[in-house]
Amino acid sequence: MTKYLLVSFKTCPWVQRSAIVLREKNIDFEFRHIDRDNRPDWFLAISPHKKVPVLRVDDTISLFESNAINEYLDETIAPRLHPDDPVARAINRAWTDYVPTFAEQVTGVAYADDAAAGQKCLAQIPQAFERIERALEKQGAGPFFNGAKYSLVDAGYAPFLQRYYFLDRIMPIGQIEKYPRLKAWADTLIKRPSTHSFPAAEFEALYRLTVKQRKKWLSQFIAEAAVAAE
Ligand SMILES: N[C@@H](CCC(=O)N[C@@H](CS)C(=O)NCC(=O)O)C(=O)O
Repeated sequence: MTKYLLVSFKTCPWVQRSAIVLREKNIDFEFRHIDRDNRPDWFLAISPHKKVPVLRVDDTISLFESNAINEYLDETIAPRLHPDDPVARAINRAWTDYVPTFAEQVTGVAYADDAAAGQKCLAQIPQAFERIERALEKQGAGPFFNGAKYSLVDAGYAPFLQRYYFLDRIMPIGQIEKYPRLKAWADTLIKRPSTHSFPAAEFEALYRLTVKQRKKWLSQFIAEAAVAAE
């Protein structure tokens, strides 16, 4: 039986998208969380960009970049999450390629240095949401990106939609309600067990703590008391 080790920082959304695919495929894997500020030598030796995720296969192969890892998992382990139709597959890959831009536009406020930069980030959210709303309109019925069948696109967006809600609860943003298909999609993904690497409330508390400790503009909106209680 193939052995899988997924190397992670606990709150990394890119790791989460690969963990989701492993869970969707019902694969047993070791989930090993390392410290971002103290990355062990064994990890530095197997991660060319020194980033997580790394998927170690059978103690011999080290794969990196969440999208490449997910494509590999989809090629090697059933059930196939990519659509069979090549056009549909190309469209899926195109929307997965949009994830880094989406992530930056939707969660960039968490890294803003001051109010002006924060407002600029928040102002970018409607463009990202509008693009996905239009894509979902073209895709059809839902509840998933391709309709009835879960795909790599769902796995790609779920961590960032989850973080939008975390941010919206730190500082009311109030955007997703304006995009009904996107909201329905996000809510479906958030309810799906595979989205979650940790119990939901525990993970949101950890996310808030990470944002607080980052000492950026958004940190001030997380009360000390709330962090202490979490
Ligand atoms: N494009 C990469 C992004 C991975 C990434 O940015 N990982 C972050 C943690 S969430 C990281 O390891 N950062 C450490 C660093 O930049 O040194 C992927 O999809 O795997």
